Amino acid sequence: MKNGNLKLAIQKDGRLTEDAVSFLRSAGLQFENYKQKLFSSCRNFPLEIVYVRDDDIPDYVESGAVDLGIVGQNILYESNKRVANIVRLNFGFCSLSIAVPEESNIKKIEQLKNARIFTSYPNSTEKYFKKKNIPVNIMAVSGSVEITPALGIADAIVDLVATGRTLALNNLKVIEKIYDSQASLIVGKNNNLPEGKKILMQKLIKRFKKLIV
Ligand code: PRT
Ligand code: ZN
Repeated sequence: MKNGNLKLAIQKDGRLTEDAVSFLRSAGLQFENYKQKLFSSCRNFPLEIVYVRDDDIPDYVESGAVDLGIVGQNILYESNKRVANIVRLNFGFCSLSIAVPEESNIKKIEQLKNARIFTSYPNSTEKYFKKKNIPVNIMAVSGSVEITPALGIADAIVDLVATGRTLALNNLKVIEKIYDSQASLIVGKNNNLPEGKKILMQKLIKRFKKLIV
């Protein structure tokens, strides 16, 4: 990795990887196959593309370990990192939603008072219910949130929903949306970037913005 080059982090292997790679390629950036790599150097721009877990991207951008990142806004909202969300990229659409079992009598969030809510998004969930002034018991799990109502440990869940298929498969229904999300280009806020890098960054962002209609 070259020192003076910009660094951009994308998800290594997940739902956003393919679209992020296509997006970068459609911006004219040339780089080789990413599958087994931890990073790729662009052939026609002073840029390193770094492949990491999506959850780590806001942190790397905030700390300046990388200059830019492509990540779901959901990860950004959940992490509370000080980064600037500069371009929405029109892929990775989903929403963070509250769901209950299909046979449940719960129709409104007010009925969730003192309910047990399982989620992988405890910060977003807490913020939402605090704002609504509804006391709830939030339990954080790292995955397979949809199974917790069937296990009898959750009255409701808060999870990402795209097509709604996963909820339907697990006999769950959405009663409310907390926020919409899509992939987004982020940059650090208090970057003391050297002048050369600043110019490169502006050039790159301008190129990205042209692709978004
Ligand atoms: O390994 P790493 O930590 O990098 O990846 P990950 O497993 O944490 O994330 P990954 O690859 O699943 O998702 C990456 C990003 O894609 C998320 O942070 C979102 O910004 C975006 N995204 C878009 C989604 C979905 N759609 C989505 N449907 N992320 C997750 N889901 C899951 C959801 O959690 C649920 O289990 O898909 C299921 C629901 O999908 P539907 O279509 O059945 O509604
Ligand atoms: Zn993740």
